[in-house]
Amino acid sequence: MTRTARAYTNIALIKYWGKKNKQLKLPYTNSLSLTLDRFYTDTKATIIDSDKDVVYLNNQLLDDTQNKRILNYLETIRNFYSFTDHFQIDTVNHVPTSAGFASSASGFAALAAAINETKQLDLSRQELSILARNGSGSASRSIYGGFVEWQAGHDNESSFAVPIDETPEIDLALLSVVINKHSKKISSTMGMENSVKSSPFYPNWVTLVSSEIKEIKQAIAQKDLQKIGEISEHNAMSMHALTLSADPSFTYFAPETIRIIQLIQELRRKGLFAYATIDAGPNVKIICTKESLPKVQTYIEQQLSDVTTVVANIGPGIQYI
Ligand code: 2P0
Repeated sequence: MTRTARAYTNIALIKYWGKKNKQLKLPYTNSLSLTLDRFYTDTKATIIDSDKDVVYLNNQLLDDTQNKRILNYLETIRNFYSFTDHFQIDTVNHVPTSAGFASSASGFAALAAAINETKQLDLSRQELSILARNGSGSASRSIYGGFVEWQAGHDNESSFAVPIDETPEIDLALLSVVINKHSKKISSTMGMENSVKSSPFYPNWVTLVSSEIKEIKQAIAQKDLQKIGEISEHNAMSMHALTLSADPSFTYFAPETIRIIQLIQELRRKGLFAYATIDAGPNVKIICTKESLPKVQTYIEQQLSDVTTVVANIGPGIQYI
């Protein structure tokens, strides 16, 4: 009986922003994330007697334009492991768009694990991370639970994620604040490419990440929550400075994004634990303690009418169910 693979999404505290090799998705820098428990993708791969793959997402058959990225990825996997089988992929996404998280991290991690299971490739978690990275960079980190570091490496074999602490006993939780109305977003693939090409600050980003990775790992080891919050927020703001300083300049921020950043600063002045991190979109994820979270949530909901908030805790790595 072939098992279904389950992968959880992750939030980067030190962001991946820029590829030195687009085809292999090799990043310029290491990145560091926290795997979350609320949002995940379940994927099952079945070998079929056909020369074409078919993909069902949430029980709907995808057409060739919708599943192009998945089909290309399956072709990459066939080339890697020298087999010719085609698959029916059944994938169910428990990462609602309304939760403000991208599904590519959990999606490609679950797909890599599903093929590993069905083809009995017997991949180590390191090999699985490499395979997931070829689907989407951030997917390399969703192989593991808790705090995870993706080591940039220099070729396909050396670029993979490693666990830092899979079951950290640490009082952290995440509040996702989703801005309900916003304009179309620039893909992260395009956004990072423009930043690398034209932001005069890109070389500084590379230097900054290498020192912030060291500092945050030390803070994680010491369970220094404030340091973790401060470094994460600073890293996210620095990533967004790369978009503003690109030529032409662009931003993922909506007016409400700035408003939420200001509210977080107010909350800190009131003595509450709250730090912002923001990905390639307008939504803000607030790093809280379990104690501060309900108060932060109430305050944000009182101050802003058109937002939805979702809570997530620390989650596990790949599972087979
Ligand atoms: C991250 N992001 O570290 C960063 C921070 C968004 C902002 O990884 O081109 O979907 O598939 O490798 O992994 C989103 O980018 O990009 C992302 P590809 P991916 O989480």
